[in-house]
Amino acid sequence: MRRFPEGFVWGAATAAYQIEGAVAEDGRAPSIWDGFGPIANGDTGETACDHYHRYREDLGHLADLGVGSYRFSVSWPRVLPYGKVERRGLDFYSRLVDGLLERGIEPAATLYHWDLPRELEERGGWTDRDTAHRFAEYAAVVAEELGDRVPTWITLNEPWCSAFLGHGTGEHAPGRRDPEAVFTAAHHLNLAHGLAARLLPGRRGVTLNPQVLRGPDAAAVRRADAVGNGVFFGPLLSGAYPEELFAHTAHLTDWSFVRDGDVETIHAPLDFLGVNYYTTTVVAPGGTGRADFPGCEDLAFSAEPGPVTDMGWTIEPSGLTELLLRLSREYPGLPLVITENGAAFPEPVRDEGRIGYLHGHLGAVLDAIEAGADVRGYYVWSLLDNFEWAFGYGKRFGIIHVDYETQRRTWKDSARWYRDVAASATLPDA
Ligand code: IFM
Repeated sequence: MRRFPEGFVWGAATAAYQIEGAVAEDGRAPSIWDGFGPIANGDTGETACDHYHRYREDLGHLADLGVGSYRFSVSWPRVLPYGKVERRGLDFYSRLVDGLLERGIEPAATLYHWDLPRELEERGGWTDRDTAHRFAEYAAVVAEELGDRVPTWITLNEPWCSAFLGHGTGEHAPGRRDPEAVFTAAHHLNLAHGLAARLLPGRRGVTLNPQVLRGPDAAAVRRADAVGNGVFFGPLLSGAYPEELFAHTAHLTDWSFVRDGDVETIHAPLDFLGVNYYTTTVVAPGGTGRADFPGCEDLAFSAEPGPVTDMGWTIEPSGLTELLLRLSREYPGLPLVITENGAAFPEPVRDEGRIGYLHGHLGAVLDAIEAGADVRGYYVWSLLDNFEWAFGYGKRFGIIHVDYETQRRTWKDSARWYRDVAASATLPDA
């Protein structure tokens, strides 16, 4: 048995578009994910887990799990459709927050988990600088409404996905395939964070999904790292974009969208860094690149060998220890929170695979803590099976099973296992 430190936060996480449904209710405007495709099986987020109507039941599950904190995201097009405050949307989150507090669960609110209002995309979306300013306005509205009750705020979730998958590979909405737009969008996402972070009360953070890159060729790893991680680590955590990033992407963009003062704005003080971790990537010289690593056209990317989850992602807990120790070394004094970690495994409800995954990764967190990393908490992804973006409902990340026909929630073995680990703050022997 291994013990977690006193005060370690145990949480569960979700995101608005993946669970809420009710896409056309109470004045919500369309987001870039409404109508976006192709999505596996023609799935849509129209109903999802119907959480918008069933949130009370879901609050009950959170209470029964005994988690100390719940990480949810606010839907921008629900609270600010067409730029106007929608009282009914704000009221939903207000009721959710009150419900959490009544059950002794601390709310942790994410402002942007990928559901950009479609009307902003029509004006250029994240490639338009103005979107960063619109985001700050939205952040101010939500902070005004919930700031008295929400102690923890996350501006953006995984801006890498928004920029690189949304504008590079096109797998995510808005589905663009334009390497220059990747970096324009990344910069405006960074700027949006910086403008909004200053307006938030309480603990402020941003959640990244850093790439854990491995391979025998240090120059190849360094190059992919400058592109995939440096574009966020640099301005957010160090106060400058890395020169290497400019060098590797000079054939794609002149970076003229970065204006004087932007990097200072982006480098806003952070109370913690949110870390989402799922797997590692192997990088080597001699390939033809990948659309999610523009600037690395002569590199090859592959998965590490080994057992995989239902996403095909290699199960590599040591990558999490490596990442936490790297962040601690490079950014000393910045508390870390695992804001997502978990795995997709197919039905049925018995799920030794997921328990094994969580066990391995919680052990990896303990390894990092014991080696000196300041890790304050862990949020399992995810509370419920949900809409897994381009994969639709076929990939099940929940510790609670959702029957999408009946919306019935059923605890998987991993939910009971996680409840017991959280209650005792100890990791049982494997
Ligand atoms: O479901 C997603 C989540 O929205 C963001 N992080 C990764 C998860 C699994 O792919």
